[in-house]
Amino acid sequence: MTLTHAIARRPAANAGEGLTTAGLGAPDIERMLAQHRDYVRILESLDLQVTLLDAHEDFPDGCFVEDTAVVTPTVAVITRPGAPSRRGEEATIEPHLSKHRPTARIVAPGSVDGGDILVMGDRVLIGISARTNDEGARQLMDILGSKGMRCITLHVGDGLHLKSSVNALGDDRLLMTQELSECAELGGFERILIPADESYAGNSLWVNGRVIVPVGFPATRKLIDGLGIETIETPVSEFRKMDGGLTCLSILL
Ligand code: CIR
Repeated sequence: MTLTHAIARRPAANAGEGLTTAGLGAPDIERMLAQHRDYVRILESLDLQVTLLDAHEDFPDGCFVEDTAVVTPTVAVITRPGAPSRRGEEATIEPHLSKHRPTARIVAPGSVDGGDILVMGDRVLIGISARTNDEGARQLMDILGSKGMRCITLHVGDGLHLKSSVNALGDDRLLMTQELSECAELGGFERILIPADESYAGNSLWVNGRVIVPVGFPATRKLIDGLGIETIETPVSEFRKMDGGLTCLSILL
């Protein structure tokens, strides 16, 4: 589908108090805000109308809006985030999404993080992870299956989310880390494997035929360029310190 809108939220002053396993130190909030401004500017340059929400100090991880929803052409599913400290973020996003799509909800004891869900045309990859449980996946499959979407579940390995390691390059092609290369569930897709020392670039973001890539991963950029797909580089170092990256910072619709 052609994307026309994005929802993003400015990082909060207490973003350094969010969840992280990265071990890369505390984020520099000024730099984080500057990186976020650049990110939003890039989305706008790709013809997306961006709804930019104010920071919410109750939610230090609140800028990672991707986790609060799963958007398809016909429905927006409001998630129930897997991390208890993040529950409630989704309620702050729902009013903005419901302007664009009918909504449905994941309910307890199900949990789903949007970062585990990759929508590609009428196919949906659902990663089971520490954040997305079997019950959440089942509810999501019920909702999306009733809309004619074909769902494929798979287990997320070591990364935080499915989309930490695999993202779409269009509707049939996946950009993915080496760790996922043997994953049978992904056999039906053309797969572009990222060099082992550039795994973080698995979190690159496809927007209407172009791909936003994190700064510092030249081999991945070259791979994508080699497919004839234009890339745009932007720094996300401060979000990486909080286990985040390019896809996490927006909901695209
Ligand atoms: C968290 O652990 O929930 C946040 N610090 C990072 C979330 C990143 N979101 C994503 O990859 N979709």
